[in-house]
Amino acid sequence: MKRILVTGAGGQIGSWLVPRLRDEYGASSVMATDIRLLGPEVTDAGPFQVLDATDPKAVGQAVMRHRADTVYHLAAILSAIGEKDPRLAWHVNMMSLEAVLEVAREQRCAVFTPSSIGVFGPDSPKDPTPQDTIMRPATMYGITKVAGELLCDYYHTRFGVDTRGVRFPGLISYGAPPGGGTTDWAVEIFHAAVEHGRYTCFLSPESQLDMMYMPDAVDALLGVMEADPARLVHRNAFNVTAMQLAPRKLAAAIQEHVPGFEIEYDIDPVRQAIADSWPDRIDDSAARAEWGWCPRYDDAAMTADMFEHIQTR
Ligand code: NAD
Ligand code: AKB
Repeated sequence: MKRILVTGAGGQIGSWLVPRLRDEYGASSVMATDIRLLGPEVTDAGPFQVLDATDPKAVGQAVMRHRADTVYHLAAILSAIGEKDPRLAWHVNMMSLEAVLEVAREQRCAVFTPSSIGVFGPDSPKDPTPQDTIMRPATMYGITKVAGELLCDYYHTRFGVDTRGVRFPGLISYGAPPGGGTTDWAVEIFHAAVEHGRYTCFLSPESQLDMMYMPDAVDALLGVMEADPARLVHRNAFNVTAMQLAPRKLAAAIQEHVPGFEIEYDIDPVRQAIADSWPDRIDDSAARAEWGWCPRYDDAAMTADMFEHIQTR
Protein backbone atom coordinates (compact mmCIF):
# COMPACT_ATOMS: atom_id res chain seq x y z
CA MET A 1 0.00 0.00 0.00
CA LYS A 2 1.32 3.46 -0.91
CA ARG A 3 2.03 5.99 1.86
CA ILE A 4 2.19 9.55 0.54
CA LEU A 5 3.14 12.94 1.99
CA VAL A 6 2.29 16.15 0.11
CA THR A 7 3.98 19.48 0.92
CA GLY A 8 2.30 22.77 -0.04
CA ALA A 9 -1.00 20.86 -0.16
CA GLY A 10 -3.17 23.98 0.13
CA GLY A 11 -2.06 25.55 -3.13
CA GLN A 12 -3.54 25.54 -6.64
CA ILE A 13 -2.16 22.08 -7.49
CA GLY A 14 -2.40 20.53 -4.02
CA SER A 15 -6.09 21.34 -3.68
CA TRP A 16 -6.68 19.07 -6.71
CA LEU A 17 -3.94 16.52 -6.12
CA VAL A 18 -4.73 15.60 -2.51
CA PRO A 19 -8.38 14.54 -3.15
CA ARG A 20 -7.27 12.61 -6.24
CA LEU A 21 -4.52 10.79 -4.30
CA ARG A 22 -6.93 10.07 -1.45
CA ASP A 23 -9.44 8.59 -3.94
CA GLU A 24 -6.72 6.55 -5.59
CA TYR A 25 -4.78 5.24 -2.56
CA GLY A 26 -7.18 5.65 0.38
CA ALA A 27 -7.69 8.76 2.53
CA SER A 28 -5.57 7.57 5.45
CA SER A 29 -2.58 6.92 3.16
CA VAL A 30 -2.22 10.56 2.11
CA MET A 31 -0.79 13.06 4.60
CA ALA A 32 -1.47 16.63 3.46
CA THR A 33 0.90 19.28 4.86
CA ASP A 34 1.28 23.02 4.42
CA ILE A 35 2.92 25.90 6.26
CA ARG A 36 -0.58 27.16 7.09
CA LEU A 37 -3.66 25.48 8.51
CA LEU A 38 -6.00 24.40 5.70
CA GLY A 39 -9.78 24.12 5.58
CA PRO A 40 -11.93 21.16 6.69
CA GLU A 41 -12.19 19.83 3.11
CA VAL A 42 -8.54 18.82 3.58
CA THR A 43 -8.13 18.37 7.34
CA ASP A 44 -11.37 16.39 7.92
CA ALA A 45 -10.93 14.19 4.84
CA GLY A 46 -7.62 12.60 5.88
CA PRO A 47 -4.40 13.21 7.84
CA PHE A 48 -3.10 16.78 7.90
CA GLN A 49 -0.18 18.49 9.59
CA VAL A 50 1.17 22.05 9.57
CA LEU A 51 4.71 21.68 8.21
CA ASP A 52 7.34 24.17 7.09
CA ALA A 53 9.00 22.27 4.25
CA THR A 54 12.22 24.28 4.65
CA ASP A 55 12.76 22.68 8.09
CA PRO A 56 14.69 19.43 7.43
CA LYS A 57 14.11 18.00 10.91
CA ALA A 58 10.35 18.60 10.77
CA VAL A 59 10.16 17.10 7.25
CA GLY A 60 12.10 14.03 8.42
CA GLN A 61 9.83 13.54 11.42
CA ALA A 62 6.65 13.94 9.37
CA VAL A 63 7.84 11.42 6.76
CA MET A 64 8.85 8.96 9.49
CA ARG A 65 5.61 9.33 11.51
CA HIS A 66 3.48 8.81 8.41
CA ARG A 67 5.81 6.04 7.13
CA ALA A 68 5.71 7.76 3.75
CA ASP A 69 7.30 6.09 0.73
CA THR A 70 6.54 8.94 -1.70
CA VAL A 71 6.70 12.74 -1.32
CA TYR A 72 4.89 15.10 -3.67
CA HIS A 73 6.80 18.30 -3.00
CA LEU A 74 4.60 21.23 -4.05
CA ALA A 75 5.66 23.96 -1.58
CA ALA A 76 7.23 26.84 -3.50
CA ILE A 77 7.19 30.54 -4.30
CA LEU A 78 6.00 31.24 -7.86
CA SER A 79 7.44 33.58 -10.50
CA ALA A 80 5.77 36.96 -9.87
CA ILE A 81 6.11 36.79 -6.07
CA GLY A 82 9.65 35.52 -6.64
CA GLU A 83 10.52 38.71 -8.53
CA LYS A 84 9.05 40.82 -5.70
CA ASP A 85 11.11 38.93 -3.12
CA PRO A 86 13.93 36.96 -4.78
CA ARG A 87 15.58 35.97 -1.50
CA LEU A 88 12.33 34.45 -0.26
CA ALA A 89 12.01 32.48 -3.52
CA TRP A 90 15.58 31.19 -3.23
CA HIS A 91 15.11 30.29 0.43
CA VAL A 92 11.77 28.50 0.14
CA ASN A 93 12.37 26.78 -3.21
CA MET A 94 15.92 25.60 -2.56
CA MET A 95 15.87 24.89 1.19
CA SER A 96 12.63 22.93 0.99
CA LEU A 97 13.80 20.84 -1.96
CA GLU A 98 17.14 20.08 -0.30
CA ALA A 99 15.31 19.09 2.90
CA VAL A 100 12.92 16.79 1.03
CA LEU A 101 15.68 15.14 -1.03
CA GLU A 102 17.86 14.49 2.03
CA VAL A 103 14.93 12.95 3.89
CA ALA A 104 14.10 10.88 0.79
CA ARG A 105 17.70 9.63 0.65
CA GLU A 106 17.69 8.70 4.34
CA GLN A 107 14.21 7.18 4.41
CA ARG A 108 14.18 5.75 0.87
CA CYS A 109 11.23 7.68 -0.57
CA ALA A 110 10.36 8.53 -4.16
CA VAL A 111 10.00 12.27 -4.84
CA PHE A 112 7.89 14.21 -7.34
CA THR A 113 8.94 17.86 -7.81
CA PRO A 114 7.13 20.11 -10.29
CA SER A 115 9.39 22.19 -12.48
CA SER A 116 8.11 24.87 -14.83
CA ILE A 117 8.37 26.46 -18.26
CA GLY A 118 10.12 29.10 -16.13
CA VAL A 119 13.36 27.10 -16.52
CA PHE A 120 13.66 28.58 -20.01
CA GLY A 121 14.96 32.05 -20.70
CA PRO A 122 15.48 34.58 -23.48
CA ASP A 123 18.25 32.44 -25.06
CA SER A 124 16.12 29.28 -25.32
CA PRO A 125 14.52 28.50 -28.70
CA LYS A 126 10.94 29.79 -28.44
CA ASP A 127 8.84 27.63 -30.78
CA PRO A 128 9.16 24.78 -30.28
CA THR A 129 11.34 24.74 -27.16
CA PRO A 130 13.03 21.32 -27.13
CA GLN A 131 13.22 19.02 -24.11
CA ASP A 132 17.00 19.43 -23.93
CA THR A 133 18.16 22.93 -24.77
CA ILE A 134 19.69 26.14 -23.40
CA MET A 135 18.28 26.96 -19.95
CA ARG A 136 19.42 30.36 -18.74
CA PRO A 137 16.31 31.82 -17.06
CA ALA A 138 16.03 35.53 -16.29
CA THR A 139 13.99 35.13 -13.07
CA MET A 140 14.85 33.95 -9.57
CA TYR A 141 11.96 31.48 -9.87
CA GLY A 142 13.52 30.01 -13.02
CA ILE A 143 16.96 29.87 -11.43
CA THR A 144 15.56 27.84 -8.51
CA LYS A 145 13.71 25.55 -10.93
CA VAL A 146 16.83 24.83 -13.03
CA ALA A 147 18.89 24.27 -9.88
CA GLY A 148 16.07 22.09 -8.54
CA GLU A 149 16.02 19.91 -11.66
CA LEU A 150 19.78 19.43 -11.43
CA LEU A 151 19.59 18.61 -7.72
CA CYS A 152 16.84 16.04 -8.31
CA ASP A 153 18.86 14.38 -11.09
CA TYR A 154 21.91 14.44 -8.80
CA TYR A 155 20.06 12.63 -6.00
CA HIS A 156 18.95 10.03 -8.53
CA THR A 157 22.34 9.33 -10.10
CA ARG A 158 24.43 9.75 -6.93
CA PHE A 159 22.14 8.19 -4.30
CA GLY A 160 19.56 6.22 -6.29
CA VAL A 161 16.59 8.30 -5.09
CA ASP A 162 13.61 7.84 -7.44
CA THR A 163 13.15 11.52 -8.38
CA ARG A 164 10.79 12.56 -11.18
CA GLY A 165 9.26 15.80 -12.40
CA VAL A 166 7.48 17.67 -15.17
CA ARG A 167 7.88 21.22 -16.43
CA PHE A 168 4.35 22.48 -16.01
CA PRO A 169 3.06 25.34 -18.15
CA GLY A 170 0.51 27.80 -16.72
CA LEU A 171 -2.20 25.78 -14.97
CA ILE A 172 -5.86 26.72 -15.27
CA SER A 173 -8.34 25.59 -12.64
CA TYR A 174 -11.34 26.56 -10.57
CA GLY A 175 -11.09 26.12 -6.79
CA ALA A 176 -7.96 27.32 -4.98
CA PRO A 177 -6.69 30.49 -6.69
CA PRO A 178 -3.26 30.62 -8.33
CA GLY A 179 -0.42 31.59 -6.00
CA GLY A 180 1.30 34.61 -7.58
CA GLY A 181 2.54 33.55 -11.01
CA THR A 182 2.85 35.15 -14.43
CA THR A 183 0.14 32.89 -15.89
CA ASP A 184 -2.45 33.82 -13.22
CA TRP A 185 -4.29 35.99 -15.78
CA ALA A 186 -5.60 32.81 -17.48
CA VAL A 187 -7.50 31.91 -14.30
CA GLU A 188 -8.50 35.43 -13.20
CA ILE A 189 -10.10 36.11 -16.59
CA PHE A 190 -12.76 33.42 -16.06
CA HIS A 191 -13.82 34.70 -12.63
CA ALA A 192 -13.83 38.31 -13.87
CA ALA A 193 -15.95 37.30 -16.89
CA VAL A 194 -18.60 35.67 -14.70
CA GLU A 195 -18.59 38.33 -11.97
CA HIS A 196 -18.05 41.57 -13.93
CA GLY A 197 -18.29 40.78 -17.66
CA ARG A 198 -14.89 42.40 -18.14
CA TYR A 199 -11.21 41.83 -17.30
CA THR A 200 -8.13 44.03 -17.17
CA CYS A 201 -5.16 41.92 -18.23
CA PHE A 202 -1.61 42.50 -17.01
CA LEU A 203 -0.05 40.89 -20.12
CA SER A 204 -0.24 42.18 -23.70
CA PRO A 205 -2.89 40.78 -26.11
CA GLU A 206 -0.51 38.55 -28.09
CA SER A 207 1.63 37.18 -25.24
CA GLN A 208 1.39 33.49 -26.05
CA LEU A 209 2.29 30.93 -23.38
CA ASP A 210 1.81 27.20 -22.88
CA MET A 211 -1.14 26.30 -20.64
CA MET A 212 -2.88 23.19 -19.27
CA TYR A 213 -6.17 22.43 -17.55
CA MET A 214 -5.71 21.11 -14.01
CA PRO A 215 -7.28 17.65 -14.56
CA ASP A 216 -4.59 17.03 -17.19
CA ALA A 217 -1.90 18.38 -14.85
CA VAL A 218 -2.93 15.89 -12.15
CA ASP A 219 -2.89 13.10 -14.77
CA ALA A 220 0.62 14.17 -15.81
CA LEU A 221 1.79 14.10 -12.24
CA LEU A 222 0.44 10.62 -11.56
CA GLY A 223 1.48 9.42 -15.04
CA VAL A 224 5.13 10.27 -14.62
CA MET A 225 5.21 8.77 -11.11
CA GLU A 226 3.63 5.53 -12.33
CA ALA A 227 5.88 5.26 -15.42
CA ASP A 228 8.09 2.22 -15.89
CA PRO A 229 11.54 3.45 -14.80
CA ALA A 230 13.18 1.31 -17.48
CA ARG A 231 11.56 3.52 -20.15
CA LEU A 232 12.71 6.84 -18.65
CA VAL A 233 15.57 8.51 -20.46
CA HIS A 234 14.79 11.80 -18.75
CA ARG A 235 13.63 12.35 -15.17
CA ASN A 236 13.88 15.98 -14.05
CA ALA A 237 11.99 17.25 -15.73
CA PHE A 238 9.75 16.52 -18.73
CA ASN A 239 8.26 19.25 -20.91
CA VAL A 240 4.45 18.85 -20.87
CA THR A 241 1.86 21.09 -22.51
CA ALA A 242 -1.74 21.00 -23.66
CA MET A 243 -2.49 24.31 -25.43
CA GLN A 244 -1.06 27.72 -26.25
CA LEU A 245 -3.02 30.78 -25.16
CA ALA A 246 -2.63 34.54 -25.52
CA PRO A 247 -5.02 36.96 -23.78
CA ARG A 248 -6.71 38.08 -27.02
CA LYS A 249 -7.31 34.45 -28.08
CA LEU A 250 -8.73 33.33 -24.73
CA ALA A 251 -10.90 36.47 -24.53
CA ALA A 252 -12.43 35.53 -27.92
CA ALA A 253 -13.21 32.02 -26.63
CA ILE A 254 -14.78 33.51 -23.50
CA GLN A 255 -16.98 35.86 -25.57
CA GLU A 256 -18.71 32.77 -26.95
CA HIS A 257 -19.84 31.90 -23.40
CA VAL A 258 -20.27 35.45 -22.03
CA PRO A 259 -21.66 37.66 -24.81
CA GLY A 260 -20.45 41.24 -24.41
CA PHE A 261 -17.37 40.20 -22.39
CA GLU A 262 -14.70 42.89 -22.70
CA ILE A 263 -10.96 42.74 -22.13
CA GLU A 264 -8.66 45.71 -21.63
CA TYR A 265 -4.95 45.87 -20.96
CA ASP A 266 -2.92 47.48 -18.20
CA ILE A 267 0.47 45.88 -18.71
CA ASP A 268 2.62 45.08 -15.70
CA PRO A 269 6.22 45.47 -16.93
CA VAL A 270 7.61 42.89 -14.48
CA ARG A 271 5.23 40.09 -15.40
CA GLN A 272 5.36 41.06 -19.10
CA ALA A 273 9.17 40.74 -19.05
CA ILE A 274 8.85 37.29 -17.46
CA ALA A 275 6.30 36.17 -20.06
CA ASP A 276 8.48 37.53 -22.88
CA SER A 277 11.40 35.43 -21.63
CA TRP A 278 9.36 32.19 -21.63
CA PRO A 279 8.62 29.87 -24.59
CA ASP A 280 5.73 30.34 -27.03
CA ARG A 281 5.34 26.57 -27.30
CA ILE A 282 7.28 23.73 -25.72
CA ASP A 283 7.93 20.38 -27.36
CA ASP A 284 6.62 17.58 -25.12
CA SER A 285 7.49 14.64 -27.38
CA ALA A 286 9.87 13.11 -24.80
CA ALA A 287 7.02 12.83 -22.26
CA ARG A 288 4.76 11.34 -24.92
CA ALA A 289 7.40 8.77 -25.96
CA GLU A 290 8.77 7.83 -22.53
CA TRP A 291 5.59 7.54 -20.44
CA GLY A 292 2.62 8.07 -22.75
CA TRP A 293 1.73 11.69 -21.87
CA CYS A 294 -1.39 12.81 -23.75
CA PRO A 295 -3.61 15.68 -22.54
CA ARG A 296 -7.41 15.38 -22.72
CA TYR A 297 -8.39 19.08 -22.75
CA ASP A 298 -7.77 21.57 -25.56
CA ASP A 299 -8.70 25.26 -25.19
CA ALA A 300 -12.34 24.78 -26.23
CA ALA A 301 -12.94 21.83 -23.87
CA MET A 302 -11.15 23.60 -21.00
CA THR A 303 -13.12 26.84 -21.49
CA ALA A 304 -16.47 25.04 -21.54
CA ASP A 305 -15.61 23.01 -18.42
CA MET A 306 -14.32 26.07 -16.52
CA PHE A 307 -17.58 27.95 -17.14
CA GLU A 308 -19.71 24.97 -16.22
CA HIS A 309 -17.99 24.72 -12.83
CA ILE A 310 -17.59 28.43 -12.05
CA GLN A 311 -21.21 29.16 -12.91
CA THR A 312 -22.48 26.24 -10.81
CA ARG A 313 -20.58 27.61 -7.84
P1 NAD B 1 0.70 27.74 -4.83
O1 NAD B 1 1.45 29.01 -4.63
O2 NAD B 1 -0.72 27.79 -5.23
O3 NAD B 1 0.81 26.84 -3.53
C1 NAD B 1 2.00 26.69 -2.81
C2 NAD B 1 1.65 26.20 -1.42
O4 NAD B 1 2.88 26.07 -0.70
C3 NAD B 1 0.77 27.17 -0.63
O5 NAD B 1 -0.34 26.48 -0.09
C4 NAD B 1 1.69 27.69 0.47
O6 NAD B 1 1.02 27.93 1.69
C5 NAD B 1 2.67 26.54 0.60
N1 NAD B 1 3.97 26.95 1.14
C6 NAD B 1 4.68 28.08 0.93
N2 NAD B 1 5.82 28.07 1.63
C7 NAD B 1 5.85 26.89 2.31
C8 NAD B 1 6.76 26.28 3.18
N3 NAD B 1 7.91 26.88 3.55
N4 NAD B 1 6.46 25.06 3.68
C9 NAD B 1 5.31 24.44 3.35
N5 NAD B 1 4.40 24.96 2.52
C10 NAD B 1 4.67 26.18 2.00
O7 NAD B 1 1.55 26.89 -5.88
P2 NAD B 1 1.02 25.79 -6.93
O8 NAD B 1 0.51 26.52 -8.11
O9 NAD B 1 0.17 24.80 -6.25
O10 NAD B 1 2.42 25.17 -7.37
C11 NAD B 1 2.95 24.02 -6.76
C12 NAD B 1 4.25 23.69 -7.46
O11 NAD B 1 4.03 23.55 -8.87
C13 NAD B 1 5.36 24.75 -7.33
O12 NAD B 1 6.61 24.11 -7.28
C14 NAD B 1 5.26 25.53 -8.63
O13 NAD B 1 6.47 26.11 -8.97
C15 NAD B 1 4.88 24.43 -9.60
N6 NAD B 1 4.23 24.94 -10.79
C16 NAD B 1 2.98 25.50 -10.71
C17 NAD B 1 2.41 26.01 -11.88
C18 NAD B 1 1.05 26.65 -11.86
O14 NAD B 1 0.64 27.21 -12.90
N7 NAD B 1 0.30 26.59 -10.76
C19 NAD B 1 3.08 25.93 -13.10
C20 NAD B 1 4.37 25.37 -13.10
C21 NAD B 1 4.92 24.86 -11.96
C1 AKB C 1 4.04 30.97 -12.84
O1 AKB C 1 3.47 31.74 -13.65
O2 AKB C 1 4.92 31.33 -12.06
C2 AKB C 1 3.65 29.52 -12.86
C3 AKB C 1 4.56 28.76 -13.76
C4 AKB C 1 4.28 28.67 -15.21
O3 AKB C 1 5.53 28.22 -13.31
N1 AKB C 1 2.27 29.43 -13.24
